[in-house]
Amino acid sequence: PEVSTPTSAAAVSQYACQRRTTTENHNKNLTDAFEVLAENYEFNGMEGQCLAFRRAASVLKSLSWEVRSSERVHELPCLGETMEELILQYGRSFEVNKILSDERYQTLKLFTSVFGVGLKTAEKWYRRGLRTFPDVLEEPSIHLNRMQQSGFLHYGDISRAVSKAEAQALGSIIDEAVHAITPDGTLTLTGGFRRGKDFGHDVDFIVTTPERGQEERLLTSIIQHLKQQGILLFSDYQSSSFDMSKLPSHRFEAMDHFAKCFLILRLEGREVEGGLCRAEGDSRDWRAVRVDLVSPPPDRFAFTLLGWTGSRFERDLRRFARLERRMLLDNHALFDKTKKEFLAATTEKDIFAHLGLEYIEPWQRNA
Ligand code: DCP
Ligand code: MG
Repeated sequence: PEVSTPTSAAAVSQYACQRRTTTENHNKNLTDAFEVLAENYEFNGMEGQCLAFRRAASVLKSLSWEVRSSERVHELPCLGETMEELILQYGRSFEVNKILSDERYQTLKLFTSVFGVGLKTAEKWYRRGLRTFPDVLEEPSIHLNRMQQSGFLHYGDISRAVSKAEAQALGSIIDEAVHAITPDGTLTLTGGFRRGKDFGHDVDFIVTTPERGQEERLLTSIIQHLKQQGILLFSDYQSSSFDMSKLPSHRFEAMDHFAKCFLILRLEGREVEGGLCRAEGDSRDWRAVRVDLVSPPPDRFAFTLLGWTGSRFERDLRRFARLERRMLLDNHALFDKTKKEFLAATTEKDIFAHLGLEYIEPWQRNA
């Protein structure tokens, strides 16, 4: 039987992996405000405060009730006094509005919204006095890399949300490519769409082949196939640097070492049930969409799926493993530091079981 979402604040875990968080958010005003505060801390290099606000927002997202009364707020984990005050006195606070109208915040937000532009680059441009896209594009001393050039070229399309129907259409296209290459290959939807989101900023897939050592070839063949179809607008391929003998890595790694590619694909309107998500006045019958593909070896599939399904949930799984179980979890493996051994898993359920956690469905991982 399902464990229902706790109605008592005291029963809420500090770890997102012990909470069930659907896409239904009863505290959206607050979590949006917290996200602005967190992002502003991030832009100012204050990582501790940034994380604190992200964790607090994640707790609020898991609640089945709207936060209003004071008694319940301070019983919640991860919500310190500052946040309690923000919630009780200001709601969408004065401070948030101040940030939203801040020139530095607005500019960094704008620049980092370009595919291939990270915080470091955005700050560099800001320090040089650049404030708009034309400022950047007309500055002769700025050299854009290939990814950033594509980011600007397709900015309108790829900054636009991808719908579930578009994600499905891309799934069919890539599935066909996989099967044209290897009949027993598989394609698995992951990321936000696997968590049941209606819209995403990209579409994430895992591709596998049961033949060991063929995972890189599968990925390069898929890229080749998409190119021949004339729908490959951009591809950044990263070959595998995965080496089981180098695990476990003690350093926190956001990225994994599997072969992967970051793509921009051309999606035709006729492929999409109900049509494309396009800007008003845009009469083209196609749009550009961001797609990520990762290709792990078959015995690493469950770890990759769990990791790429994403959200704060996955971050807290790693933190829970480390702090509560003396285990190291990442997209490659689970290592038990007490037993000094790797724990095998063929499904996500195996991993939850190793961690002594109740299984949580992907659509309950929107932390
Ligand atoms: N991921 C990764 N390495 C990458 C890209 C992604 O490990 N190079 C993983 C981490 C993320 C997950 O994939 O938790 C999904 O990443 P997204 O940024 O696509 O996030 P979502 O799919 O959750 O959100 P969105 O709907 O915005 O795409
Ligand atoms: Mg995604």
